[in-house]
Amino acid sequence: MKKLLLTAFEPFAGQQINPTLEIVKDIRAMAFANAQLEVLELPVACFDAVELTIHRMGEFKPDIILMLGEAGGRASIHPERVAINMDDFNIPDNTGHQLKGKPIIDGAPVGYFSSLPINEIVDQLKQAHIPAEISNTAGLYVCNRLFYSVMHFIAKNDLPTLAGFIHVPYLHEQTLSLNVERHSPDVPWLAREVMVAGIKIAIEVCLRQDSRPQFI
Ligand code: PCA
Repeated sequence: MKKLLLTAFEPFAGQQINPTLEIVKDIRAMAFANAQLEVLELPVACFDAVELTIHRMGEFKPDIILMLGEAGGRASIHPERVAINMDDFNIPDNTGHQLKGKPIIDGAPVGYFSSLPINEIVDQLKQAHIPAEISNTAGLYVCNRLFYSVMHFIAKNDLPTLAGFIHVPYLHEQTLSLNVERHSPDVPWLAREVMVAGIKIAIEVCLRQDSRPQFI
């Protein structure tokens, strides 16, 4: 029996929706063979998001952590390759903090690679006709901060936990107001069912994975 912790974020940047919260509503109701799944909904708060996740890791002791976040403007499901040790927020988080141009953890490594099977996830998504690509930057906002902090916690404590981050595009309804505000009819989005199917596949691939990818 493997334990998987799945995290999602609340809406931010003036939006009413965060697709990751919608995705986990559906995923929560699914059964995965030989797996115990726990969902953690997080505030877009630079300090609390990390603290809540690390606290939950201590209680639940997951074998796998899959963190989800919205990356508005992207057109595909994006497993992230790397978390970097830098905060540089373009906008404040939901608690008003705007961390600018400073390492997340002083003296810690520059970056960590995802230990999830990101190539296999992208292959399987493509086979299911779901748009997917590896992303080489998780940004420098709350998602990267969470991703980096979790990877650092795992490394520092020498945990066997596999962990990584997946960014997803907007849902259609989120783009309607943006199309007006930005005078652009082209903000990309994916349907909820497609994102749910995609994250389900990603979870199944992660559950089949027995060890870290070779290069880590
Ligand atoms: N996306 C933001 C933070 C919360 C979310 O869903 C990010 O990419 O940093």
